Amino acid sequence: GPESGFIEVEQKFFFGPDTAEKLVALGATLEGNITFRDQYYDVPDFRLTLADHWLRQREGTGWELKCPPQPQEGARVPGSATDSATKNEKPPVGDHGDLRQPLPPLQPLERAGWREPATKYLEVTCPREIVARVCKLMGVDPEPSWWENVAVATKELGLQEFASFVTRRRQYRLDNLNVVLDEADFGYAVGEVEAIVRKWEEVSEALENIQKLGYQLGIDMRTRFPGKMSAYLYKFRPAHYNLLMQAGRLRSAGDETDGQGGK
Ligand code: V4E
Repeated sequence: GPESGFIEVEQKFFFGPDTAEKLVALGATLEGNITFRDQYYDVPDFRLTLADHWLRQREGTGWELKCPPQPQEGARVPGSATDSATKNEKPPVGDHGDLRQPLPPLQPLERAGWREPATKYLEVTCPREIVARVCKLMGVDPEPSWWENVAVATKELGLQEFASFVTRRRQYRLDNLNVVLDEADFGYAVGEVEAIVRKWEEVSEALENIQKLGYQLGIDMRTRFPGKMSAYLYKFRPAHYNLLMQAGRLRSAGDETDGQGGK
C-alpha cells in the first residue's frame, strides 16, 4: 500500500466535552466531521470474528473486511517483538536502509507505556477479495453470483448482523499527529491519536509527542482503552464478547482496562 515502510504509533483515549475546543486552541485543524453507520456481520458461531475477521458495511463507504495481514502481505519486521506494530512494510530489500537498522530495545517503549503495540489490520474493500476471504474461512466455494456482490454472498452464507451503531467522527491534524474523536450512538466515546513515522528511532519521539498532547489536553494517554466494538459487545452481546475475550480478540471493556503501561 501507499504506507509501505511506515510505522504507526497510536493511542486510544477517553476525552471530555472540552477536548475539541482545547485541540483547536492548541492549533489543531478540523479535517473531517462525518457521521456514519457501521453494520457488522458474522455467522451464528462467530467464526469470522473469532478468526479476527471483521466484515462491515459502512455507510458512505460500502463493504470492508478488516483482517490480519497474511505473512506474504508483509506486515512484519523479522525477529522483533514489536513486529505487530507495523503496517504493510515490505521485507527489507535493495536499498531501503530504514528497515535494516537494528531495532531499538523494547525497554524504552515499555517505560513509555507502549508495552504491547496495537495489531494492525488490512482493510480489504475489493468485493471479490472480500468474498474470497470470507468463503475461505467458511470452507465454502463461492457461487459466481457472489463475486461482485458482497450483500448477496453475505445473505446466502447465512451471515447475520451482530452490531449496528452510528459514529460521529471528528478528525484533527496537529503537527505530525492525527487525532480522531469518535462518539458512538450507544453512549461511548473514544479518541485515538496517531503518529506515522518512518524509522524505528523515531518511535519514542512520537510517543513523547503523544504523551505531551495528553498532558496539554489534561487526558490520560497511558491506559489502554477499549475500542467501540469492545464497548458495544460488552453492553449488548455479552456471550459474543466473552468468546472474543477468551480468544484474545478484544480489549477488555469491563471495569478494569487491561495491559496498563507505565510503572
Ligand atoms: C479489527 C477490530 C474491529 C473492527 C473495528 O475496527 P476498529 O479499528 O476498532 O474500528 P473503527 O471504527 O475505528 O475503524 P476505522 O474507521 O479506523 O477503520 S473490532 C475489534 N477489532 C480487533 C482489534 C484489536 N484486537 N486490537 C485493536 C487495537 N484494534 C482492533
